[in-house]
Amino acid sequence: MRFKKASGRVELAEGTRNPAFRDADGDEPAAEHSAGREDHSARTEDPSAGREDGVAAVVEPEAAVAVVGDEYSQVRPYAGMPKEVLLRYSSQARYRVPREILFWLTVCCTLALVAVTVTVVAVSPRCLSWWQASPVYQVYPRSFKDSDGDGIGDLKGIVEKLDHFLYLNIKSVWISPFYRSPMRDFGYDVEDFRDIDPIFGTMADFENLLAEMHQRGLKLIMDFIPNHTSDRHRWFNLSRTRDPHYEDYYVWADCNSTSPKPNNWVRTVSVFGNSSWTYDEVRGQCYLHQFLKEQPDLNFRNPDVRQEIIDLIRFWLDKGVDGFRMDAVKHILEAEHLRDEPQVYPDRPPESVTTEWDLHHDYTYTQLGLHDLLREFRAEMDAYSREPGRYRYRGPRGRVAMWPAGVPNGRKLGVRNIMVCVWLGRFMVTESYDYHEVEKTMMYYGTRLIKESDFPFNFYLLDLPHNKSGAWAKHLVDLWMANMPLGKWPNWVVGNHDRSRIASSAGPTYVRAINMMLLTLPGTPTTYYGEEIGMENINVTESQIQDPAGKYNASASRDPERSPMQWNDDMNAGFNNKTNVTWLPVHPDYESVNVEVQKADGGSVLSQYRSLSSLRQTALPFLRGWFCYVHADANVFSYVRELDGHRAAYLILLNFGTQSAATDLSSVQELPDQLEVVAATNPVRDGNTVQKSSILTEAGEGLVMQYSTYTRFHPKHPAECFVSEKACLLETIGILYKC
Ligand SMILES: [Ca+2]
Ligand SMILES: [Ca+2]
Repeated sequence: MRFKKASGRVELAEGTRNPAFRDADGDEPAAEHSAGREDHSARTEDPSAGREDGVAAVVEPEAAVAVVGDEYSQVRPYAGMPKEVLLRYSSQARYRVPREILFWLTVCCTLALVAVTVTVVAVSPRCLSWWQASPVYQVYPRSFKDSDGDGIGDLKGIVEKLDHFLYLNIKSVWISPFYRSPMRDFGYDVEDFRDIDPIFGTMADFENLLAEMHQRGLKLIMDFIPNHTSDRHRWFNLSRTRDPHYEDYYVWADCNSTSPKPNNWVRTVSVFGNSSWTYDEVRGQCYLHQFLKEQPDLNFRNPDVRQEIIDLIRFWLDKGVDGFRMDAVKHILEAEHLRDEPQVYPDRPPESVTTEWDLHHDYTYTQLGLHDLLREFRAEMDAYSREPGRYRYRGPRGRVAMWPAGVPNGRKLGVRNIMVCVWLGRFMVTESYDYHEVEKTMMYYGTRLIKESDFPFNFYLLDLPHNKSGAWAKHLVDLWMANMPLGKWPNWVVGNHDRSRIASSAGPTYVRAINMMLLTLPGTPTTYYGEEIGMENINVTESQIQDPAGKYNASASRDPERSPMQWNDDMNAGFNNKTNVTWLPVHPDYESVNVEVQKADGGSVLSQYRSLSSLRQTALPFLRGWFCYVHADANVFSYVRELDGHRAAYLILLNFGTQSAATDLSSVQELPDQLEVVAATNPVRDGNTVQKSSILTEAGEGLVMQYSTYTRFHPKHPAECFVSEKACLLETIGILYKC
């Protein structure tokens, strides 16, 4: 060995004298390299240059190249070897070729990876948001759970029952208002939007509720009431005393206690007399109120009011809430000219106008500018969510939560067949009743380019009980599906705090079939508390009436659908287990209709709700697939849920009529002759096989049937089918793609 290592340097001595040098790469004489060596010589004229120790460089270029001569052919490269020698080695074919192969392999792999990533992103359908993946559950806080024994539900009570949502596979919870309020309209008359009413708890209780919900992966949707405040709100007191800043915060018009009102505007006469105007003695003018006289309308023509509302939205976003349900949005703006609204019966005298039904509300509902306002709210929510560090949803144990967009039924949840989405956007739903003007409702979806609400509430199914037939059910469903803008996401409501419970209005016979429809239609179902166990209205005597609307007109009372939640068969149905007080009576059927009893019964309404909710979340066709009408008649409504590329498809058949029926679907060629019942309102039919030529159902009975085929129904029936976004499944590798 001729190498000597000294003072961290490599010394080559004898190699300089080796005349037998040949380029290892080509056996060329060393002369070929003489030109190159001239350069080296030039660079090393002053061998000591750059050396701190002043010692002359011991590696001469001539020496370096000589090392690779035959004499040193056994020497292998190692770290620390002089650069020149290394370069000689590296130019040898046996080193160069593998190196170049590795280099180009790396380049090709990187390009392929980028191409695959771009392709996957390009062909993947959009992630489902949390409000699409889960049903929305409405909590009416007065009635859900009372934690302190005062007879009224509260925020701590909700915390006690959070596991109920998980049991139902529900992630999205809308809680009706719990702001500080004089409770003239049980929270929809807000005295302070930034405070919690003591009846429900404190701000600390709210923050704890939100933290507990997020800890469990639950989302909280706040109720938000932009149209009006309570007449006890600080703004109203400042406005009626003509504080310069607040003078125009509400809609004021000249009038006095004896002269005619500013115009003929009328709303909800049963509650507050025959005018939407009330004279205020402090200010000496009338103020507008589209609801109770204790709920003065805000003046959204005033930019300061708009800013106040945006500040309130930001206040609650700061707290971490996940979405808003915007109350009574069509009432937000009024025409500034204050003209009389046209009478429905123009020939009648003006005095005959006493109810809202006597007028065309051309100047008080859905005014120009309303959607701009809502889009402003929406943009604010989205902009806020995008601010760095603003919105970070954390799931259990601090992990960023991931939402499965659906996995094929019966399979384990695995990486291969899961679409993982981390979606951090806020949710907005609007409430507006425009029954006969569906196009007005659809405008709340926004446009293709401008987002408004994620969906406006769809109340058509509230009318299901008015005509018990399959054809009527299809008609109501189609009212939405046929009018919804392309690519939007449907939703379904069968009950809320303002409307009779569906189990009472339709009858308990139909509860299971209605829940089955709710959970198998495309889009987001909304479940009002108690619907999952089939709770019914209570009877409220005149002395028990709590609802202000009911105090004016008992038939308009909304108390019957607001009775305490029935948790078990203990005192007060478990709603208040501390004292024998409840703000409204508990339904007498609570001993048999309650959560605890139904949990123990695999065939109960609750168990059925739970399994259907689970099916909806795990079977891809329900979240991602086509929805196609198959059949509708006097009794039966039937539809298919299917997904291209996915072998499993589902036929749902619901008997909303009053008689049993034998439905013959043999003309539907896409269906196999035999179908397997995977969910039935009558549990004894679970797992049965039915023939498509004669599917028997009793009144109120529903079946979810699964079948296996790649022959799809929708290609030949495009007029009967809807899908929010086309997606196909590559079943072999479990990947969804746009198609
Ligand atoms: Ca309480
Ligand atoms: Ca208004």
